[in-house]
Amino acid sequence: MIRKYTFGQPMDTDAVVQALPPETEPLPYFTLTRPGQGICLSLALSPDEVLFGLGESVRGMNKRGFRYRSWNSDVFNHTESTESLYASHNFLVFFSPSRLLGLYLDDPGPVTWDLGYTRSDTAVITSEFGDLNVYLLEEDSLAALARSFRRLTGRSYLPPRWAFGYIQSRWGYASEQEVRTVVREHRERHIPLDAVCLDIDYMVDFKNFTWKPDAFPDLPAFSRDMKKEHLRLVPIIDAGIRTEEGYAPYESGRAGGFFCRKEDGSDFTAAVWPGMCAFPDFLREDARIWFGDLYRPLLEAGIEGFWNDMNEPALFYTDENVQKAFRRVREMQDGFVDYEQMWFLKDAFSSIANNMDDYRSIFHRPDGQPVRHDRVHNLYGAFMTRASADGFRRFDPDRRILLFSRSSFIGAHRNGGVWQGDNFSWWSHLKMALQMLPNLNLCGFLYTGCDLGGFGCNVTEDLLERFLQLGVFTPLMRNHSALHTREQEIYRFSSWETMRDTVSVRYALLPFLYSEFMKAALTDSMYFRPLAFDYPADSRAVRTEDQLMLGEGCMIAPVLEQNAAGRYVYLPEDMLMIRFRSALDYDLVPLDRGDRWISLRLNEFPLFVKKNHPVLLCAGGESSELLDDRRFTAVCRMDRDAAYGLYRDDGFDPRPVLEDRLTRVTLPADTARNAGGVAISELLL
Ligand code: MIG
Repeated sequence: MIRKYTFGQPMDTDAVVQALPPETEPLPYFTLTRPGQGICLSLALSPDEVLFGLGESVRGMNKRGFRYRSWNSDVFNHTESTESLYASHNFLVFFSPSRLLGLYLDDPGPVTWDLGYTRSDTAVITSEFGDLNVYLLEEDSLAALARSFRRLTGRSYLPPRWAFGYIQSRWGYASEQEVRTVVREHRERHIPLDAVCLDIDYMVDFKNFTWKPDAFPDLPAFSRDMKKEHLRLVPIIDAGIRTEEGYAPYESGRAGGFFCRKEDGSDFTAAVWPGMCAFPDFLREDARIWFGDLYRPLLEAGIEGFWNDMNEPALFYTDENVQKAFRRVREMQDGFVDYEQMWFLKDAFSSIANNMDDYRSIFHRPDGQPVRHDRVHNLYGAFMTRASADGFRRFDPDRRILLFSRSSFIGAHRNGGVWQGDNFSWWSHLKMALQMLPNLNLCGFLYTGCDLGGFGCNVTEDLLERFLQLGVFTPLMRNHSALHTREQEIYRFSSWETMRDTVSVRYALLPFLYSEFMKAALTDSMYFRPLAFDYPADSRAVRTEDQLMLGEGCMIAPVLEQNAAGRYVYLPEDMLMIRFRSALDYDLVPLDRGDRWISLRLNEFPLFVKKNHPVLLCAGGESSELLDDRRFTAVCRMDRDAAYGLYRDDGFDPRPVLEDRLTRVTLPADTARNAGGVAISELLL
């Protein structure tokens, strides 16, 4: 059951697809107060209550015990103390033996989630502007609650199948030659690869929708060549449009009046990578259509995937703010006396980027009427995603295009995926990535993953290896790193062969993982779940923070610590462990429920599978297009007939019908003949 409560005058955020009439009764369960113009909801938490949700945010799967703030931010260098990341996903589930409740705030402005932070026994949720719709969801299980929320907000985005291949990326690739070298280094070593990302250096002066004529003399031919090698190019697009006379996107945007304004009606400008930029008013439909059509030359050049960046939006500085900082410094210079002023001096410059005064000076005009940006800040990235996705659909309605964004809001999960932003080459960020996955899924973002190896800082070989072992299972499997960091392509490392073998497991599992993903998307379920969803009555499982359920019957438990030779895994029921070393080299170990120490050398990683759930492995290959998805080895621990419905399609159909695409596989109970009840069966489907 879903109930809707309206406060103030909410705007249409495009988050919800189900039109519900607002309730006339007051909101139950919560204590409602109105601080200033805001709305504040409080709820007492029982000691055994756990909280899931908030999508992209730091800390555990269970969000209890910290304060989060929905305010999309460019936070390179985030840690467990960071209250706001790149996205705002205002959905939270309260779960205890006596309560199961979903709370969704459809609010485009800042929202604070004090979840047992100020008082450990109380959740206090504050909408700062108080114009919002609140939805209460009540169902009889966590899985049903997740499904009901997805019905409310719409089906998750479907990427093309090739987007499940391994993607290599690095900030700094600057020419066709360089990209060809990266490709060659992979292919020569038989490291599977499906795509290479082009970061901002492919553009002329970082101008969107341009490419450097010397470095990329014939992009259509380059893209064609890559496709012959079963590879695709995935260029980046930033939010800002450089304000340069004669630059077509700027000229057409200005002529159409499509940019965000200041209060006086002039275009708002701020510097980002291209220098001074104007910012498309994605909240306006005409601006979205204009922007979505700008992708056309790239699509016509054969590009089939994009990543959208800097769309919080990130602002390096505005002229006004820089001048203010200089004024402050000049004023201080004469009277500079003590250390206290040193802090003011530092602050004068460190507060220049992503400054609140700047955000407050931006205006949108969704329906002709000006709306101040800070009231709707969290929509910006989502509406950029919407503009792009709609543009792709206009260009080719019959083909899925890859799209993942840095910033997002619930609703954007229908139009694209997200990557988890600028993580670091830290073991703690490996764990954070794992913990973020199920909450992103709960909020509808199924196509997601982190920068494998870590974006900032220098990776070590073992950390990259362990990141890849998580990445084998994440829908977006991308190795990405920042300019000036240690080179992070697999082939740079002496142990590249073990890393290649790890990636080969992804390719052996790709048809199966794709099937699990598509089934999750098409049935409004989750691909990754906290263990609580499958074992709600098992208090150990409910509190497990370093393992995830995957698809219908699997569980992952990656090694998250340096120098570990294994780890403890909690098995809520009897399972089969597949301990992988490569696509062809793995152990099948039946394990009974309880805590188990699993020995895992650096080149080994496990997948756990419930009984009677077959896992299908193909022979692998170097691109998703080269896999034989008819011949499989099914492995299964079984004590009765085991069945699986394998989803297969052409990888591009944007409107697939689940039932038409399923091939039913049955392993009769007597397939397993050995003592542990483990079956290995060759299938031709
Ligand atoms: O200010 O395009 O998160 O993935 O490599 C940095 C350069 C801008 C931030 C993205 C990152 C990308 C980088 N971008």
